[in-house]
Amino acid sequence: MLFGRGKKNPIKIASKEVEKWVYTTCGYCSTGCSIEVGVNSDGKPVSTRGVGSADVNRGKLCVKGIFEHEIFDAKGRGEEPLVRDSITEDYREVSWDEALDKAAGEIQRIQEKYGRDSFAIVSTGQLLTEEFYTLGKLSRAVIGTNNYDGNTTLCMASAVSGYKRSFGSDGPPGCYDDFENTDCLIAFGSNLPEQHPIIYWRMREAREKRGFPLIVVDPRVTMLAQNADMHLAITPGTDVVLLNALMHVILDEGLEDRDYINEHTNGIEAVEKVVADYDPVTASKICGIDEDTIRNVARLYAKADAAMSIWTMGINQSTHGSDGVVGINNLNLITGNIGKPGGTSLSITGQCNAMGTREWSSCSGLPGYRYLENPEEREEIARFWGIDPEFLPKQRGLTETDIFPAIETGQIKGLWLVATNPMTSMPNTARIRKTLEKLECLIVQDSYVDVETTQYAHVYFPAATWAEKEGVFTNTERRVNIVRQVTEPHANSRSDLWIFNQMAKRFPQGARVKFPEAPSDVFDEMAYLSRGRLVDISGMNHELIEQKRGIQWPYPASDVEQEQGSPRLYEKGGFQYADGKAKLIPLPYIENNEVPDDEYPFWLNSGRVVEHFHTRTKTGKVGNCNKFSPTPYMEINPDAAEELGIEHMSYVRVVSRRGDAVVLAQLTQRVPRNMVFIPFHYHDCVNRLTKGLLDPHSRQPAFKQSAVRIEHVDQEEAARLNVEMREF
Ligand SMILES: Nc1nc2c(c(=O)[nH]1)N[C@H]1C(S)=C(S)[C@@H](COP(=O)(O)OP(=O)(O)OC[C@H]3O[C@@H](n4cnc5c(=O)[nH]c(N)nc54)[C@H](O)[C@@H]3O)O[C@H]1N2
Ligand SMILES: Nc1nc2c(c(=O)[nH]1)N[C@H]1C(S)=C(S)[C@@H](COP(=O)(O)OP(=O)(O)OC[C@H]3O[C@@H](n4cnc5c(=O)[nH]c(N)nc54)[C@H](O)[C@@H]3O)O[C@H]1N2
Ligand code: SF4
Ligand SMILES: [Mo]
Repeated sequence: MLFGRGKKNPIKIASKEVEKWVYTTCGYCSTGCSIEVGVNSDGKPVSTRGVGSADVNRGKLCVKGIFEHEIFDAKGRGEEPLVRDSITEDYREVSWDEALDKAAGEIQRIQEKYGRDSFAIVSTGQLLTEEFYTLGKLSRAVIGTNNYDGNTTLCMASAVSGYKRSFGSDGPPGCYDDFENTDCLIAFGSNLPEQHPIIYWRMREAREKRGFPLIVVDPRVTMLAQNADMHLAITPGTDVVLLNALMHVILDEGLEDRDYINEHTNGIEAVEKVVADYDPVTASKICGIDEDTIRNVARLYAKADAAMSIWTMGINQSTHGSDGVVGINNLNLITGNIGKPGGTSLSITGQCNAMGTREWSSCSGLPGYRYLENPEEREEIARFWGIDPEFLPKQRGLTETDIFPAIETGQIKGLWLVATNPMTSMPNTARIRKTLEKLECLIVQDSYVDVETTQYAHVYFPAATWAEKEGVFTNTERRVNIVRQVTEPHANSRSDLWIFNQMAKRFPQGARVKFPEAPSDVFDEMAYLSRGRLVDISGMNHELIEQKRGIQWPYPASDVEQEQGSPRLYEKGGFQYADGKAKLIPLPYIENNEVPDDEYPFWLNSGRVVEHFHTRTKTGKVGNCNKFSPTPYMEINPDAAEELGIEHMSYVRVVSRRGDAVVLAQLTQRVPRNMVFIPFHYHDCVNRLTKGLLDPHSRQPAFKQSAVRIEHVDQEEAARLNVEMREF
């Protein structure tokens, strides 16, 4: 290993020698919990606690938040900028100026030789919104590449695409308070207790008070499914069929809300025509849910005064991801469940600031949900930034999942990775490794130098992380929360905002465009650009956001007298299409997955566990998180294991058409007999196996559906390998 991961961090008890508590927002998931970090007399973060006065978490935190103060000086943090001319050489530690000059020089060299779009930029959902906006300005107005995207293509792209198709714009219409008002909740492919523990706690409290039915659609018996009234163990990738069947029953039995449909939607006829083919009997043969259950759920949902749907990666990460989202929106539109308390279609977001990047990063468009395809919006932003509108592309470029194949074919020659780790998080990582090796220049900007991608990079920028910086995140319910700086950036690392600003100075076009240095000034620029938009934040500023413990957008300047922002969108219709109506879209289903067969008889499902975050660059070093799952493992059904002669906690090799991975077998009834589940947190593990077929609308990979077989391995050799992986 290039940088040696050293010894595992010990398990620590949080120190009580706190001198002051600093208010900030958790940097892991999109729940958006308010946190106070305790700092001792030397200015060192030593403890963390939840903030009682914050509406989101009301004093609670999950295991990741509770130990978040440990990430600042964790092993493997980047300390100095590094450069080298070829990936076979060792890195040299250099000054910031030298590293920035080299990076900017290489970008310009590649663009001059091969054209502007031959240099690609891939970012993340984990920067501060001010940083996203600045990177967007740098990429669009200064560097001028159209091949600029984020890891949100692995995460929220299907939700974004589905919201745009149904409502004419991205923007989740609901909020956590909807749990307090709903009479029926369906959760599609979302495991709240592990992935959004505090949203789960809010939901459970509401359910304990009012006892509404909870229906969970997930092929696994997740922790959420165990607490549900009904668990629909769906055949992987077939949610669209179930949704069509639910609508079939509702329309067939006249349970729809005709007034709402007439007043607020277009397209019911086309939907009626298609769902007519999805009677519960036919549908049950495809989606594996019996006809009576389909009928019961449809009636329960349609007859509830207010019914809501939530979903996460079980829907988004599928070849029918965008259609799944549109299907959920269809269901809510025909039952009149959008924009009313307890009646909504709420995508549960992933990363801490996946919303901020959607709103302001310009990855798929221009700031404030503007479109590159719209000439007025292009013109407006170009004028504001002080550039020629012709400099901006007229349509969106490649997504992350299309950028890597474009490196393979030689169309892209250089890449800048900002806060994302595709060597672990992209499907079919053997292919990703080859593409990274092919690049003339790879720049990696990450808070950790031991992230796998640095092995293929020419320039490494050590970035400050989370509360070493200042700015805002937007959470799942459109709440803008403030991240206050708790401690200085580690060693010689710098904030991502500072790095972007320094890069801008090194391009000829950079001199024409203004790049404010203070995060609050960047925020004010975004607030100005948001006036009159759906995502109106013009009434907000950093101080007010902190004072109110977060504010939900829209919050126009005219609302500043109001106590709070807007909990819901589309309360009186007013969808973002020109006529103000939402679109009902027919969704014929086509089977297009890699499905199990005789040679690869198991579905491979993948996802997360509560104690780890993503590729473990953070939680792998926190003893109190890593101790729960230090080792790559898979869930396998005991009956399937018995048939194959596999014992509990023995090592096995999982093989797909792409590659293999060695994991510990955990025998559990959580998965059906024809499925295994592997958390994706471990390097060189599940994504060596995944196929990642893409959704045609969102280009999001179907991480949850691949086919594998299981083989026996030498236990001693596997154990040796495993110890190496554990010493993160
Ligand atoms: N602890 C922790 N929390 C996190 C994260 C983390 O890494 N760790 N990451 C954050 C991020 S970025 C994200 S995107 C979210 C993800 O949050 P979730 O989506 O809730 O988590 P996953 O485990 O990826 O997937 C959820 C479920 O989808 C199910 N599923 C698989 N195939 C299908 C299918 O065909 N249909 C249906 N209906 N369900 C299916 C899986 O069985 C799994 O239980 O979590 C966020 N929160
Ligand atoms: N098989 C499978 N694969 C999946 C998924 C799945 O369910 N199954 N889920 C997908 C999903 S939903 C997601 S969101 C992706 C996530 O995939 P990635 O984005 O690749 O995962 P992370 O580990 O979060 O990578 C973020 C990187 O940014 C660094 N970082 C953290 N904070 C900062 C900062 O402030 N500045 C800078 N510059 N760097 C920082 C971290 O050290 C880390 O290396 O994975 C996807 N991959
Ligand atoms: S639920 Fe999410 S935001 Fe809240 S403490 Fe846990 S990881 Fe942080
Ligand atoms: Mo995600």
